[in-house]
Amino acid sequence: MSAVVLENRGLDRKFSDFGQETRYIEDNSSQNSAISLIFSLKEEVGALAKVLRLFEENDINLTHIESRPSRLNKDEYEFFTHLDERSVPALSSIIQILRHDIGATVHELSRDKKKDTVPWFPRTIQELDRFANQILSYGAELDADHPGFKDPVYRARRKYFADIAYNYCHGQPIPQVEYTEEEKETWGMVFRTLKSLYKTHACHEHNHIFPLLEKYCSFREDNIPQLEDVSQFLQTCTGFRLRPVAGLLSSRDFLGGLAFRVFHCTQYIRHRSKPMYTPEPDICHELLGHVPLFSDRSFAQFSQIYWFTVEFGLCKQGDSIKAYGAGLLSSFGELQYCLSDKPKLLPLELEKMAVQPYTITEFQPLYYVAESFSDAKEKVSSLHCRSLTFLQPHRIPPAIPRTTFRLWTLVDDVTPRGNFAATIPRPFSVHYDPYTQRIEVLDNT
Ligand code: NLE
Ligand code: FE
Repeated sequence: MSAVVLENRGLDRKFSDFGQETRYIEDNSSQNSAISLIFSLKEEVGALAKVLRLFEENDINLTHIESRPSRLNKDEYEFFTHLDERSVPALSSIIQILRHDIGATVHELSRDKKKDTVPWFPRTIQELDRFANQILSYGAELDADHPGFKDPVYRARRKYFADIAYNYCHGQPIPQVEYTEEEKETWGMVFRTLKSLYKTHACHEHNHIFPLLEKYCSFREDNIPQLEDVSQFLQTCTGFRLRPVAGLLSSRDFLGGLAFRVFHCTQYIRHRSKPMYTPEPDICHELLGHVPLFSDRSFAQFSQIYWFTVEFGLCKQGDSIKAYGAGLLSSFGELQYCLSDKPKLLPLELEKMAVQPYTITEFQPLYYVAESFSDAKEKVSSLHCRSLTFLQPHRIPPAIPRTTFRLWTLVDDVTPRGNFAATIPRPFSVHYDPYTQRIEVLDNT
């Protein structure tokens, strides 16, 4: 796979700070050629004209042409061409005619390769800075149905938090935030209610780590912890770190962060009018839902297959079922609902979970239950993925059902591949170098 320099997306300041070379996996989505063809012709008057006439007669549309003397045959010229999608049906017969009637040597470089080309993804931890301006929703702008939409004070705060995230670069300490009294009250209400539910509703692992966060990161009813302190704590426990984010990222970008053990973390808090449940992640969700389990060494290994485990996972413990998913552990509405008789429960099955569509705006109708917490961990870590990434030519709005995604993985090739990962085709291999925090891409083609 060739690497090409893509258009700069307005973040050159950040890139030049790190002296990164900005070369990316080729993104053909902006290129309208479906086929690349090289043919060589004997050098003589009218040779190319003959081929062009053939193209014209067969309605083949040429979008690019270059020529050079052939290196193999001194009296031949090579022509490198792109043909557009409309040319696909006639292509095979055209190649036949070129070879047999015209005597050309033909190499078809890529027919409809578009579906196999992979859009840009970060290869170094610094490149995560590029995600900052790719928020899908809930950045500084709120939708009309957001509970904070009509609250100018809340909106101004959201803008303040969004700006911190937009301006953040990898390696900087996360700016400290002075939370308002109102924000602290919302936190206090959520913290108090959830804490009273954890004993009965949360898994042992969550209950085990929670007191450590109270001790080392000032998790208290009257204090909203600072992300920088929590990030430092996580780095010492599991090597995960936080970086501030203005709102929802695409699954692809979010999982791209996890591949580097970077957890994109919101810093604002939900609107005080709806403390029980919010569809968008907020600091309650990140700190009370995610952080406790990201501090657990073996759980941190399995943060790749995301939605039905890390966000909404349930597991059996003793005779009962407990929650370990962060979306449950941060919503006192859904935490109670998920253990009621209303939702449907299914046994944990990775292949099904990976393609199961889901809602992001209301309680989940369906949860997958692991036989035990360690069963969930074993199943997912058997994938040996750095991150299960949904790589699509275009960024995916959350409303599109996940079943339409094509799955690719960033599998670390130093480890044996799990069966599931091996079933997902990719045109390249990757290797993660932990010393340089870089993903090396190895061409398979
Ligand atoms: N519903 C969760 C809560 O209210 O905390 C947030 C989920 C974010 C994916
Ligand atoms: Fe989450």
